[in-house]
Amino acid sequence: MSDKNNLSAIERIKTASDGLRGSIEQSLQDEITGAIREDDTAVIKFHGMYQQDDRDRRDERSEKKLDRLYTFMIRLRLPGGFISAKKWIAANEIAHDNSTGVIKITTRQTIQLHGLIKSKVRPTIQSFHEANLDSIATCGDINRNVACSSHPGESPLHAQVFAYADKISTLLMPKTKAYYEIWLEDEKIAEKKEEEIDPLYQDRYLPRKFKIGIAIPPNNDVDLFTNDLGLIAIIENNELKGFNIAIGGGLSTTHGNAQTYARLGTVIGFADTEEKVLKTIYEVLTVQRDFGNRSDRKLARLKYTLDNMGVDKYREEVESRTGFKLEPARPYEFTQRSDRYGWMQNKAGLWYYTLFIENGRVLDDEKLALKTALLEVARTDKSNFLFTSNQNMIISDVADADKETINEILARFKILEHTDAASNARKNSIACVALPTCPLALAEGQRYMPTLISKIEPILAKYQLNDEDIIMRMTGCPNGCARPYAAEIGFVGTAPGHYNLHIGGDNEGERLNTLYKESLDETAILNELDGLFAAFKTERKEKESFGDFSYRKYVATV
Ligand code: SRM
Ligand code: SF4
Repeated sequence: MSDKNNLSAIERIKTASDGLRGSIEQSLQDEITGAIREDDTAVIKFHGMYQQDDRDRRDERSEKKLDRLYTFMIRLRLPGGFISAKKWIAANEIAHDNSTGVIKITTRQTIQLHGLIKSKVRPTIQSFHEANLDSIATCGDINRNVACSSHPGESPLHAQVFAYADKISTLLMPKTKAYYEIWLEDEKIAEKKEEEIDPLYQDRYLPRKFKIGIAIPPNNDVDLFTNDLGLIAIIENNELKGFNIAIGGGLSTTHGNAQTYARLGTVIGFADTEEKVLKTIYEVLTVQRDFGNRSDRKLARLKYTLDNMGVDKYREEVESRTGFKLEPARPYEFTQRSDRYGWMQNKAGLWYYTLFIENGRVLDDEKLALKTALLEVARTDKSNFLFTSNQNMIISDVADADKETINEILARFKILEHTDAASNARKNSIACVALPTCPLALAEGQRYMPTLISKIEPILAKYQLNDEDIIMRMTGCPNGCARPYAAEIGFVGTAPGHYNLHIGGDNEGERLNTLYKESLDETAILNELDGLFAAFKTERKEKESFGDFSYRKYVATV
C-alpha cells in the first residue's frame, strides 16, 4: 500500500477534480491558447482524450516564437471492437470534419482520431453521441476498452463470449456524469451528487490504467497475458463452462529503470457462472485500488501490486471480498495470434472478410483508396465491422446473398489484391503511433515500420523464409503500445533511428522476448536479422518457429 503522505501529483488532481470535472469548462473557454490547463490534461484522459502537439512542427514554431501546435486525440469505447455500418459512416464524417481525417485502428480494437483543435473537441463528442458512440474511460486510471477475440467464425460460441466484453465494460464504467455535463451540455447535476457515488472508483480511481482482454482458445489474438486481467474462455463439449482468470500482465518498462519490467499474466483460477466471473473481476480491481502504489506511477500497475503481495495473497484477498474460492484452472491451449485473412463463414452461415490494414491506418493514398472502399461497403448496409488487436478490420455479419456485393466493392478498390499480396512478415507486423503525435516517442513507429519490413522481406526471401509467420512489432519507446515484448522480434525505440532488438518471444504469446542487441540503427538491424535468419534456416528443428528457435539458441543458453 502506498504512503498517504507521498501521493503522486496525479492522485491529488484526481481527488480534487470534483468527479472528473476539473476546470475543463474554463479551459475550453480560454481562447488565448490552444491548450488546456495542466491539471485538466490529466482529467480529460478519463473522458477519452489526450492533449498533444505536432512534434514535426515544434522547431519551426519555436523559431517563429509561436506556441506549440496543440491538438487533441480522441479514442472511442468499443468493447470487443464492434462497430455497426451506420456508426462507421458517422465516424468517417466526424473524422473528415474535425480531425486529420485518418482513422487509426488501435492495438486494443478501437479507433482514434488525431489533430482535433480545442474548439472542435466538444462538437466531435456531440456528433459521436448522436451516433451512439462515446469515449468514456478509454484513457486514465480506470478500466479501458475491453478487448475480445475478434473473429466470430472461430467459434460457434463467439457471441456468448463476446457479450462479456460489453457486460464488463458497463460494470466498470465510472459513475460520474461529468462527461455528459461537460461535453454534451446536460443540465448541471450537482444537486444529484449521490447518484455519482462510486463504490468502485471512489474519488481516487485506480492507481493506474487497467486493461482487460478475453480470449477464445486456440486463438490468442488479444494477447491475453499482456492484460492486467485476462479471461480465457473454457469451452467443453460445445458449451461455455466459464473462464480461467489471469492477472498481472503489463508490458511497459522504462529505459534505465531496473525496477520496471514487462510481465505476462498469471492464471489464478477458474470461475464458472457469469455472476462469479463478474464479481471476481470487480474485486480484482478493488484489491488493486486498495493495495496499488499511489506514490510512484512507474510502479503502480497491477503487475507490481501482484509481485509485492504475492500471487496467493492477492488471490486470497480477492476471494475474501467475493465470498467464494476460485476453482483450479482448467486446461486450455493457444496455437495462434495472427488474424485469419480473407473470407470465412461462421456456424450460422454469415460471412466475414478480414482485411489487412497496415498499422491500422485507414486513409486514402496514391496506392489504395481504403477509406473510400470501406465507406462504400458501409453504405450498402449489408455488414458490420470488427477491429482486431492486430490493428486490422473484419467486415462482419454478411449474409450469403450479400457476399458478392461486398466482394465486388473489395475487388474494385483492389482491397482483395492488397490483402492477398501483402507478405506474411507485413501481415504479422504491428507498430504504434509514435511520431508526430505521441509526446513520449523517442523514435518512429508506424511511419517507419512499413519501410523496415520492405527491407526485411528480401532477407527472408534469401533464406526461403517468406512463408514463416514471424511476429514482428515496433514501438517508438519502451512503453510497449504495440506489445513488442510479446513479439518474436521486437523493435523498441531508444533514440531517433535507433531501436533495441528483442528476440525469443513465442508465436502464441505465452513467453516474453529478451533484449538481444541495444540501440541499433537500420544497417545494424538488417545485419543482425540476416545472421539470425541464416542460422534459423540451417539450424532450426522441424516445424520450430523463429521465436522458439531464437529462444533455444540465444536466450535459454545465457
Ligand atoms: Fe499506449 C501511452 C498509444 C496500446 C502502454 N499510448 C500512450 C499514449 C497515450 C501517449 C501518452 O501517454 O501521451 C499514446 C498515444 C499516441 C498517439 O498519438 O495516438 C499511446 N497505446 C497507444 C495505441 C494507440 C498504440 C497503437 O498504435 O495502436 C494503443 C491504444 C490502445 C487502446 O485502444 O486503448 C496503445 N499502450 C498500449 C498497449 C498495448 C495493449 O494495451 O494491448 C500498451 C502495453 C500494455 C500495457 O499497458 O502494459 C500500452 N501506453 C502504454 C504506456 C505504459 C503504461 C505503463 O504501464 O507504464 C503508456 C504511458 C503511460 O501510461 O504513462 C502509454
Ligand atoms: Fe508513444 Fe511509446 Fe506508445 Fe509508441 S510505445 S505510442 S512511442 S507511448
